[in-house]
Amino acid sequence: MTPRRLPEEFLLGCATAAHQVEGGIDNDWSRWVADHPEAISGGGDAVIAIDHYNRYREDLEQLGAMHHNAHRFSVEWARVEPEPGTFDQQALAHYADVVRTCRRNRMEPVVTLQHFTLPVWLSEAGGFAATDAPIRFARYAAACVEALGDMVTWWVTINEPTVVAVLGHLEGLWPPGERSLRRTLAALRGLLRMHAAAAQAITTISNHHGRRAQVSIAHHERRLVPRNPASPVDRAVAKVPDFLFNRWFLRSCIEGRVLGPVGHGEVVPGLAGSLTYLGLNHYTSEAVSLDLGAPGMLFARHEAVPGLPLSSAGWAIDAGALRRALTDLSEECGLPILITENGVADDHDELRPAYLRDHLDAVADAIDAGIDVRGYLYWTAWDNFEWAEGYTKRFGLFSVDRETQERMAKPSAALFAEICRTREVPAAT
Ligand code: IFM
Repeated sequence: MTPRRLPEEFLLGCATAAHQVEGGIDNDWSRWVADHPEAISGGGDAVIAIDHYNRYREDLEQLGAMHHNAHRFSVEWARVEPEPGTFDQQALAHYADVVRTCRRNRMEPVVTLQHFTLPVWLSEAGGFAATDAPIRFARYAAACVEALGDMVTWWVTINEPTVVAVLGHLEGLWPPGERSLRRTLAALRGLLRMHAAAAQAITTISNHHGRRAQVSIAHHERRLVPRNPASPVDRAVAKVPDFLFNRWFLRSCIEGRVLGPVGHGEVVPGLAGSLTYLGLNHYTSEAVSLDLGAPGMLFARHEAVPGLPLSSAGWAIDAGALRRALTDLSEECGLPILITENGVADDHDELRPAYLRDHLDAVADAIDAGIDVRGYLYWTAWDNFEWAEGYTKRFGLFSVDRETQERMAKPSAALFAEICRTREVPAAT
């Protein structure tokens, strides 16, 4: 097997999110963790996280030195707008400097506006379902684009809208800790309107800056396959959650309407055409079978696809699923794709080298088949605060000593640096 070459202009780098790395943030998540320490495996919090807010210059220099030519990060809404309508110019100046630091280190910035967290004032007012959430989000987006938009082309409005709705409102594992189908559907409708409003703000203000913005959500695709493909019951049980989780948001964006079963086809202003590319977060696939005891989960039991190796998070490692996702999503959406996240939780960096090779090989296959894939951002640069999993799941290319905050490159960091330098993916395993 010979190495595969990635295009010269292909974006290669890492993705991060403010709450997971920065420290010093007061938002719905920090309040939730303070009130529910038992909800976090290992009891960690993100009060200091990995102190990236103070260390971003050295951190980004290190990634640039490892030949990354792109970097995804998120702006923290609660920092930028600590009170409704009051924008903190120092916080905006900080993020403008993060963008400049990316550029100085030859990395294309990919900027996310909402990555799971909300300012406390909005979560207390109803969160995603609050009537004024779309207008508030558009104003915050406008403030960010005013501050950064002359230096940024790639925007992500909302990270994994279906994940945040399901984990916070249906499964109750994340703030606000609800278990209600009605609230989940309301959150999903709100997220769709928030995305549409922010996309309009980004496009309009970027045009004033003379930049043609690229706008998307970061869509989490976790293909749900029947556990027993020969069983009509498993097939039927997999179909509905697969549509809701993997297609409903995207198709609604493409059609410009709140599709059923979440809505009744209502047109949302600014939604049609709001995606200029597709941001894809892809990790794994899941097997689904009938579970009569799980009405809240639409009678579906979810588990790792039998026979595949598992990551330390218990997720099946399935590079073929990424290959299929790229093919299907490109056909269905007709948009260029940027892989905004792909990665593996791996305690000892034993699985990661093969994971990287196999997943980048799948990307190279897709490009060879004519699919317009613009880049690949590994999740994530540094081991960090993994939401309800605390610090127990390690996705990073670097480990971090949380006493001294020292960053230590794992062997896979060097492998990824070599791929970034040569644009060649070593032969898959
Ligand atoms: O850490 C998360 C990230 O915030 C969103 N996508 C999945 C990652 C791994 O669980």
